[in-house]
Amino acid sequence: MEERLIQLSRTMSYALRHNPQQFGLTLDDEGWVQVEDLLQALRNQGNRWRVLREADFAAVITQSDKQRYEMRDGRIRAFYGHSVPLESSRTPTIPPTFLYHGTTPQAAQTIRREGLRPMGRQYVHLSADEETALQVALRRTRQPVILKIATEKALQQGCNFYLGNEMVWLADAVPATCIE
Ligand code: HQG
Repeated sequence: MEERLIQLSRTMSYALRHNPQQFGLTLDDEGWVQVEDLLQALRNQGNRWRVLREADFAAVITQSDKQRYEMRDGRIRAFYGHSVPLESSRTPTIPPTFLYHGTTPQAAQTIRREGLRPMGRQYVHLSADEETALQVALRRTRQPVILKIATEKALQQGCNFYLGNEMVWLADAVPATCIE
């Protein structure tokens, strides 16, 4: 993906996951905003996005290696990753038997003791397979640790799971006893 689109994706992430108010945007209950409103908000940021078009969002979505955003019926939202709370709570969904979490050796030590916590986000983020978890971990460390989550055990202890996109699952705090 070309540099300009990478930068655009970062800015979209900031606006749609973390700081919509700074752009004068209000996310609806499920995180949607009007495409037109996001376009105007980014165009108003200054020269960089002055000639932004809807097709640029579409290019970010089709060319990205990750399914971060969803755009339809004139609206756009982030699938996952929010630090701002959304009004409508997600529907708990039965996950696959195992999910994975890629992290650093240091964090893994704490996680094995106290479990996974959402930290700066609304939910803990889990990966559907080990390869994806590896990529997540490689963002932060050259010595990735992949934790395996036994989801049935977690469900029994009251931890809920929610669908993010196909590769990303969301969860409440995951107890340490469910982490292998
Ligand atoms: C760690 C990216 C100490 C956790 C990725 C992680 C993902 C703990 C960090 C998505 C802990 C939080 C989310 C505990 C968790 N003690 N550390 N008890 N519990 N941690 O970025 O999962 O490119 O908020 O291991 O690919 O790394 O943005 O979460 O290292 O899908 O689309 O605290 O973001 O996708 O970091 O990544 P993050 P994450 P995008």
